[in-house]
Amino acid sequence: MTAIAKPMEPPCLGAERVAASFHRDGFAVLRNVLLPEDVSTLRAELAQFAAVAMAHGGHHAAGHGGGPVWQIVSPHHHRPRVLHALRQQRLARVAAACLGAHTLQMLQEVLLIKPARIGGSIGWHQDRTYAGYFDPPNLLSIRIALGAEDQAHGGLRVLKGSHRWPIPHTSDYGASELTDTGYATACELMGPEAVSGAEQRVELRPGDVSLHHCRTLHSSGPNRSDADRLTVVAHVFDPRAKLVIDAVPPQLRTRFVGDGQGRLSEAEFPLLTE
Ligand SMILES: O=C(O)CCC(=O)C(=O)O
Repeated sequence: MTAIAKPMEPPCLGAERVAASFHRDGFAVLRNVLLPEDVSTLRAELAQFAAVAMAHGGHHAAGHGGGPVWQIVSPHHHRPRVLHALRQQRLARVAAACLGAHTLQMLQEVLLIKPARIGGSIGWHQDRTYAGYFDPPNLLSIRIALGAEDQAHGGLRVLKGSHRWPIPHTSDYGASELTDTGYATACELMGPEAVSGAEQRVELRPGDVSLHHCRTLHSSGPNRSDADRLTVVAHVFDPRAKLVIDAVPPQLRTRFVGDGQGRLSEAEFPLLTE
């Protein structure tokens, strides 16, 4: 049976405690990171932005069946409030502690949309496409819920502890449908019961945040609720990690503006902490 992940509630929200549970489980939940009024403002702004972006074809399909799932890349370029939300002291400090870093740099962020009633699923995968570009591959994903994210809304599921499973890199990870062979490999390595027993739902309220390690297997189900699911998902890294440009597919290399020594430009890849 699927267990529901226990939230981290204040006052046990010290960065070190969250980091310890993140290291153990491969994910963590932070409650009430954004104030209700800030969630409403950001959601309204991004819903309007998404409508314009989608009318101009500025969205990509990310689902794995059962209906549409859309991603709009780099909303912070048009809506700086996204960066402001990601730079919340409490969030940035805790996320940096989870990486054992003093500062955080953002590789990319997307606005993820699962439309009301028809939004589809995202298959089991690890966020390793980009992690494979870094040495060491020390990255995590930050997800800011801009609405309720329970299972009816197509909320996140994770396999607790799977970031420590010895799933080897494969050539198909990071496919555009956000699904890969990690789950099948995990079943072979760990046994199907251990894998299904590790499944946890990550249920969020508006303004809550989840963090997951780049090796944590995760997925999400269809949105059958009456509300669009809007989530800001950011992939962040320890700026001490170096980009290994030879690992980046040639057609993507121009995206990675840096100093030629493996450090990415802070203008293009903003710091989230001071
Ligand atoms: O938010 C979701 O439904 C899934 C997010 C996801 O796949 C990711 O963060 O890589």
